[in-house]
Amino acid sequence: MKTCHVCYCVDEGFEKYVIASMISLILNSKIKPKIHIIHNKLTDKKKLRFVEKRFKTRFKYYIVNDSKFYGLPVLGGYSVYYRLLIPELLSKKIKKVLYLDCDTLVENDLSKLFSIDLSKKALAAAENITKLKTDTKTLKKRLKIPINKGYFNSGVMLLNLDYFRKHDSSNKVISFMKKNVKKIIMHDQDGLNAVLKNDWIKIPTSYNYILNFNLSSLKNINPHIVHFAGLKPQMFNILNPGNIYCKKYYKYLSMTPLPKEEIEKKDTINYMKRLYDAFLRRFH
Ligand SMILES: [Mn+2]
Repeated sequence: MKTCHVCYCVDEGFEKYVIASMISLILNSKIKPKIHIIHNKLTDKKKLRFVEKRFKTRFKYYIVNDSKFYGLPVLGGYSVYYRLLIPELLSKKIKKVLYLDCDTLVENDLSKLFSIDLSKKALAAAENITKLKTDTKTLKKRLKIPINKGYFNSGVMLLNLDYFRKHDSSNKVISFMKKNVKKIIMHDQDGLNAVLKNDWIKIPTSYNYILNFNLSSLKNINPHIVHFAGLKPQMFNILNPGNIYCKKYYKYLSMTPLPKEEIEKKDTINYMKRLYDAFLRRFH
């Protein structure tokens, strides 16, 4: 099996999602992943060590602080922007890395994905699928992306790190977002799409299968990577009881010594409470 670099960005509260994703990656990807983790001081690394111990592997950790991103819009934390730090944090020897959101599960072989030729392009990613076609049109208009260009989801990206380093792409994305704060809704994804509109390769949506919008058509396709964008597994499970990806999510978590209340029904109740608190904070 080929050794391939994979990077996650994790802040507090997202540890269990990333644990499930990493276990699915280790078990199903048919590559030998070398896992890099960008995190802040609040991330509970003890939980991530469960996976290292269980699968006899070592992750490489990079701690960052948020100050570079102050002023940019956030919903939860600044960790949505950490992926922009990958080119400068990872060793210059590493040329290609797969960035995965915490809320993904790898369900099929990724070896083909890693063999994509990225020369002269910044990244490979899948088109962002939303419920309404007009959403994408509005997005493009807002960001001045020509209508014939795509708009990718930044939750799964195969990155050409040399391209980013050579063109200073991350800093360009950050300054674009700072200059256009009012236009930014989808965080890093808006900035990346606006700055790199001519510099990305489209890959099939089976590499970033957004469950919330696609469940009905799922029967005919065997996704490589599924993505709980928006609704996290606990909530998705309420709306789609018995669906196989939530079952898999809990199956992966059950391979760890995470406390039972984090991986069973009580977890859903805690999730709802957190959602409700966030809602109250926003409107009061
Ligand atoms: Mn996501």
